[in-house]
Amino acid sequence: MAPPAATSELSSAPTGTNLDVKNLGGLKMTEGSHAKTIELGKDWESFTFAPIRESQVSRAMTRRYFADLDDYAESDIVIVGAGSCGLSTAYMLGKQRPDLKIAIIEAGVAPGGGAWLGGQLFSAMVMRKPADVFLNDLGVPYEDEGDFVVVKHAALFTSTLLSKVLSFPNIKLFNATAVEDLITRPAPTPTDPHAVRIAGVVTNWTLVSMHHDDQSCMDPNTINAPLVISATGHDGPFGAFSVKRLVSMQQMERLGGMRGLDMRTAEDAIVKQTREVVKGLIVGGMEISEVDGANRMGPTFGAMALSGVKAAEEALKVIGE
Ligand code: 48N
Repeated sequence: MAPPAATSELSSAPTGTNLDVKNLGGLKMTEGSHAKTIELGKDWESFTFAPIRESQVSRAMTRRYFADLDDYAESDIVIVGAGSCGLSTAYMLGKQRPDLKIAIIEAGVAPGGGAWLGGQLFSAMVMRKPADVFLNDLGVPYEDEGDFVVVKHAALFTSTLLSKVLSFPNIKLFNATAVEDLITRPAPTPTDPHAVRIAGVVTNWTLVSMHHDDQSCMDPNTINAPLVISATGHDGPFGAFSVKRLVSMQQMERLGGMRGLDMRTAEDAIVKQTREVVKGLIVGGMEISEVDGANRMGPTFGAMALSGVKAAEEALKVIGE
């Protein structure tokens, strides 16, 4: 028999509102008609959580996950890569177009890519102006150093951006999920009878993707979308995925390859070059440096944010009103 339920004044306010916490010891909250008081710190002996059955937890998770997979199987836009560029793109689109259904596919369990630290494991993050405009819009505080600003911890930028993106009802993040291929449709042109347009992505759980060599029959899943925005970073174990795939499917002759570090030229180039590289595929962030052979910029992130702004603008040109 469950111990006598602790008396508790729990906030019955809808989720997401602030609990009325008076002080840490006595967690006082008020709940509708069942006004009860938990004196946490004093009543631990009689304290108990509401009852649960394991299957309820399992159903609460799986019902939502598979409903989302079903719902986003047809998306308006798929963003590949939830690094600083991909998330900035999603933030701009989520704000401007709440009518669009946007799926973000992120191979890592933890989204954020390379933006959790500022450089060489240092915590502060530098952004050159005018990227401070993006930080102002996001509500991220920074120290102004004249031509650049410094966010005291990169994780403050990335966690704020991530939380804003995840709060949009029309955006769904599928993390720990890798894009393994691109969906294509014939789109011959007068100069290239074999040209294709991109029409979605092929996905698998990342841990499955990593074991295709030692397991068989692990076929993928798919998401159809008229527009894919790829921001998978510069070449690396998972990086530059979409543009490398374009080369291997003969839709791009070869990659220009990211060049050496030159902060002064890299950031302008990457923002300016963010664009639709083949019909239905926009590339931004460090992935575009692999296409045109732009330099890398090292530990400064303004170009990632503004490449995301540019990618969102390019997307709205493609998608239209
Ligand atoms: O942070 P990244 O790697 O990429 P960007 O372009 O958003 O930001 C790049 C930035 O962090 C830098 O590299 C900085 C500015 N340094 C520059 C320099 O010169 O050193 O995020 C890419 C994301 C990651 O989270 C990957 O896990 C993910 O994309 N990803 C994928 N997700 C799904 N499917 C894939 N095939 C895939 N490949 C990568």
